[in-house]
Amino acid sequence: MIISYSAFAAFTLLLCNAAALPDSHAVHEKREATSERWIKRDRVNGLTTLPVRIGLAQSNLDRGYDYLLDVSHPDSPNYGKHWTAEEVAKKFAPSEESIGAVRDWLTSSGIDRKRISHTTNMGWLTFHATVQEMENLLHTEYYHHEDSETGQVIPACDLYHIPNHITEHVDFVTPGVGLNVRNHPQGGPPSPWKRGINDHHEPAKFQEFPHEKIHNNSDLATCDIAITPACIRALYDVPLPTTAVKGNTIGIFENGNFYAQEDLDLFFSNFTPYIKNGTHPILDSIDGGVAPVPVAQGGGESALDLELAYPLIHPQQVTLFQVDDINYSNGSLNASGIYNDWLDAIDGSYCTYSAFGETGNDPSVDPVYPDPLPGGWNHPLQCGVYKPTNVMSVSYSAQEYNHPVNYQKRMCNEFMKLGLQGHSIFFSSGDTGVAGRATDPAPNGCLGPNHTIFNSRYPNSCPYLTVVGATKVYPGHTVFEPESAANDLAGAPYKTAYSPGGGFSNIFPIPPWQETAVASYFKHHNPPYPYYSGNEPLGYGGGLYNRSGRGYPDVAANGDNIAVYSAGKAHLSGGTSASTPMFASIVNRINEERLLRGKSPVGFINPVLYAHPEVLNDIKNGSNPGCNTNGFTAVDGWDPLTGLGTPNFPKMLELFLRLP
Ligand SMILES: *[C@@H]1O[C@H](CO)[C@@H](O)[C@H](O)[C@H]1NC(C)=O
Ligand SMILES: *[C@@H]1O[C@H](CO)[C@@H](O)[C@H](O)[C@H]1NC(C)=O
Ligand SMILES: *[C@@H]1O[C@H](CO)[C@@H](O)[C@H](O)[C@H]1NC(C)=O
Ligand SMILES: *[C@@H]1O[C@H](CO)[C@@H](O)[C@H](O)[C@H]1NC(C)=O
Ligand SMILES: *[C@@H]1O[C@H](CO)[C@@H](O)[C@H](O)[C@H]1NC(C)=O
Ligand SMILES: *[C@@H]1O[C@H](CO)[C@@H](O)[C@H](O)[C@H]1NC(C)=O
Ligand SMILES: *[C@@H]1O[C@H](CO)[C@@H](O)[C@H](O)[C@H]1NC(C)=O
Ligand SMILES: CC(=O)N[C@H]1CO[C@H](CO)[C@@H](O)[C@@H]1O
Repeated sequence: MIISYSAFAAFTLLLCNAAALPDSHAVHEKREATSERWIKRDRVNGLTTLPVRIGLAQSNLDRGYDYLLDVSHPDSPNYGKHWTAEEVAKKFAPSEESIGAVRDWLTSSGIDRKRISHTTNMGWLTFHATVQEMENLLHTEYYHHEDSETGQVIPACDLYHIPNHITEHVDFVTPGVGLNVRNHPQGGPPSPWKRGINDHHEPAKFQEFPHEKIHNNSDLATCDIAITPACIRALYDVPLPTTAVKGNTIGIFENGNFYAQEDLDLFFSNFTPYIKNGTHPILDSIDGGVAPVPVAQGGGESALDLELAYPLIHPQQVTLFQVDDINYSNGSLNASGIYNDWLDAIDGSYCTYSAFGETGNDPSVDPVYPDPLPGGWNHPLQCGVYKPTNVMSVSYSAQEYNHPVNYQKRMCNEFMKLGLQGHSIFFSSGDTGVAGRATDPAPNGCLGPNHTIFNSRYPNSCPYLTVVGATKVYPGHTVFEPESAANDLAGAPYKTAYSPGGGFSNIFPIPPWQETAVASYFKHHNPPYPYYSGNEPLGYGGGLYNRSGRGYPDVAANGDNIAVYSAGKAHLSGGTSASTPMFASIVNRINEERLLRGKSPVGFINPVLYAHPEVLNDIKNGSNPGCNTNGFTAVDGWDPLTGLGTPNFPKMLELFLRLP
């Protein structure tokens, strides 16, 4: 079941303009706010036929933690026994009880059983009915609603009712209260969930530098000036890889940013001569995603991600998930959703999956395909055309407040399902400390009327992701000393100030594997700020962060002064954009060793890491300022800027090889 509408029950008689409502019924959905865009017109003729879909409540959605712990907690006898896609679909499909109860309700209300079909993905009952039948069934009235921008007219009601005993089995009914824009957004007004160019991806932090200075890749003396592959191997004690088990490629996500082969070749020849020129990722182009591009257009994010992964994993390969056609991915069409198309492409069932009142992509957030514009992906949305890789790394993120809550919950649930199937998914924690991106929504990137409240990030507040913060080797320090949290002032060395994103979700509660770590952080290192918690509203009592929320990041790795080539030039780059593919690559190496021994990939790694923080280097120095505060502070144990710490490869490997 989704949201409880019982709170509305008392108002039913006032709101309901339909025939007398029996006590046995309650409001199931009511439109929260009507956009000015939609004009309510006349009543729909009772004899009009509607295609009706009843979304059935998914089973067991609230048991994700338990299922995931069962296959990923180090003490579980089922560790590593991941589920197949079919097992996942079956476990979360609506129960026979739900299907039966809803079907009985329909037939007893006069919808003949023979008219009702059950869709193959098990989530829906569908049938055709007249408006009159639906009005009787749902105790409602349907009106034409006109989209003032496009002239499109759709039937919808303001609210509808269903019997109390059915409530828990029904997610939602369409046509119902929804007024979604179903057509192509081109020509329409800006979507409320807009994105600009590079809205999600982290760096845009580049500083040109003389590559002669760090050109000797075996010299660790200059790792405080520029981080080379040799510095990374020394920091985390990672030997050069030698093997490549078939299929053990690392997945890298890109959207609106494109690599150039020339940049990879320049990098290989300067830093890793053992990797041949021309070495390139396997392209999984999603909905028209294109790569590579000519060197002049070589993108910094793609260069950084690939140039960090290759030295750690080669001869293992990279699978590049290049998402969305040019107009969507470069932001010239306003759709802020950048992850759903990727998830659809690697799991076809997600295309039509209903949960939390959302089904499939949300046309008010996500790109709409076919895209008939010149150069657009003029084909249907790609569903299930690629396989997810064992490890996937995403150096993009936005803020929770930018996206509908149910949209985020549905996506988070998908990350849980991928974890159950043995995939490890890494997201960067963001580069703006406890704040959101500048100007989003306030100039300082903070929430609340006074712009003081910390702005937690999306989608990395989802507890089923492994979120990566960032560290730095400060001037005068070596790779053999402990690192500190990265914290750069504006202009030094990048244009904008940078420190790792970290904090507490306003949507997702603290997951069980994190409870002890977060409680210990609050007990021993209580941050000096007021907070809100439980059901208290945002900013209650002057609170700056949600004490009940999932804390992030989970881990960290180096993310500053990274030597890269992009657009044909040597640069220093940084950000959690860098630490994320670095950490993910190290996990790909651990998978390689497990696969060589006939074991499963590690899958969702958080329960193991929280149970064994000793396999990470705890980071105890630094802070992540924002919202006119010094942010949080790196301390003994977990903290909301470097998580549990950076990888100690030999210790991590030893631990994961010991597990079944
Ligand atoms: C996208 O949003 C921008 C800025 O709000 C606006 O100027 C532009 O017209 C919108 N484009 C489309 C295709 O809706
Ligand atoms: C690179 O640096 C190492 C360590 O400082 C040094 O031994 C070696 O001679 C240098 N190699 C070159 C080609 O400069
Ligand atoms: C590899 O490509 C780079 C960039 O084009 C070039 O500078 C370098 O000489 C090439 N190396 C080899 C061995 O061909
Ligand atoms: C996006 O790409 C299209 C096609 O190349 C181009 O016409 C448009 O100007 C680009 N928009 C932006 C904002 O870069
Ligand atoms: C915002 O600042 C004003 C003036 O200092 C103060 O009175 C008010 O309580 C603050 N509001 C919040 C929500 O903190
Ligand atoms: C704070 O977190 C809790 C637990 O996830 C959540 O239920 C609550 O809604 C959050 N509060 C706010 C104001 O977002
Ligand atoms: C602690 O971090 C600061 C920067 O935040 C750095 O200047 C200092 O050298 C670090 N101290 C140690 C002991 O690493
Ligand atoms: C709206 C928009 O940006 N349209 C562009 C889509 O891409 C083609 C070429 O790939 C451009 O010509 C359009 O201007």
